[in-house]
Amino acid sequence: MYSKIALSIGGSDSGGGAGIQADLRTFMALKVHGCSVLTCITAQNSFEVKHVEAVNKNAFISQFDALFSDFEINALKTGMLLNERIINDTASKLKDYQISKVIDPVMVTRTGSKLLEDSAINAYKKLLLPIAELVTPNIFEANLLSNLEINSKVDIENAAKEIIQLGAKAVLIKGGGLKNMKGNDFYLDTQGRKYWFNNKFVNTQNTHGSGCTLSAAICGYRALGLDLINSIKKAKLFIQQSLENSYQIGSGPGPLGHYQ
Ligand code: PXL
Repeated sequence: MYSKIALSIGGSDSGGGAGIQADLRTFMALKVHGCSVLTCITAQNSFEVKHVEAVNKNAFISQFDALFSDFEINALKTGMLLNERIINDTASKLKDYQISKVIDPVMVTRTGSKLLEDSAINAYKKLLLPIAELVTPNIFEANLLSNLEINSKVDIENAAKEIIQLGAKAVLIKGGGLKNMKGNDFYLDTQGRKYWFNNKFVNTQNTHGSGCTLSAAICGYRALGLDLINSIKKAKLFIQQSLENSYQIGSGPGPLGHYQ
């Protein structure tokens, strides 16, 4: 039990639904030990982000140094990276670290709050996609990374090809942002393998942190030693069950129930 370690690099959600909090809950549910490198602090509740503040450079870098000098981490994921400086520092800390890296290119919440400065999108393309084992954009993020408009299944497949061209080994585009694509995600990798992962759509308002939870679950299963495709399959099932157990705590969308 707890013989594997996963690392989440991301922001704190004071509401406890998304970000680092969702990732650590996911790792725990998978019986993987979770470590974290905090990028920023968000002050938010279930319906708005009131304040965002980056962790300063020294404190940010020191977290990597502390972890890497002691623990053998089995897999990692990135979440909210906020700005170009944090993306640059993350990339330089990770580029020679040969473990599974899931890049969740967090840019905007489902409720429309921006979680990434505009100037940082190019830094994602240049520095993080080339070191990704998997990148997991939603429709909106896939549009910004590929520069393609996405309104259909075919558009999703074309955007995936563009994102592979940017250097990611594999991409999983989450269809949830399109009306008839909910629960359906498209996978493509550099070997040309393509799959549609079609899961049951769980009809709930309480979806806060579902993107974070999916990428954390994939990372957790990779830490446990499953291959990438099976990690995605199991993570999709984990999300489905966590959405079925989701609950409301404020007036907006509530968090997922990770404990199963
Ligand atoms: O779901 C993306 C996300 C990532 N990280 C933090 C967040 C959110 C969404 O609210 O708050 C800290």
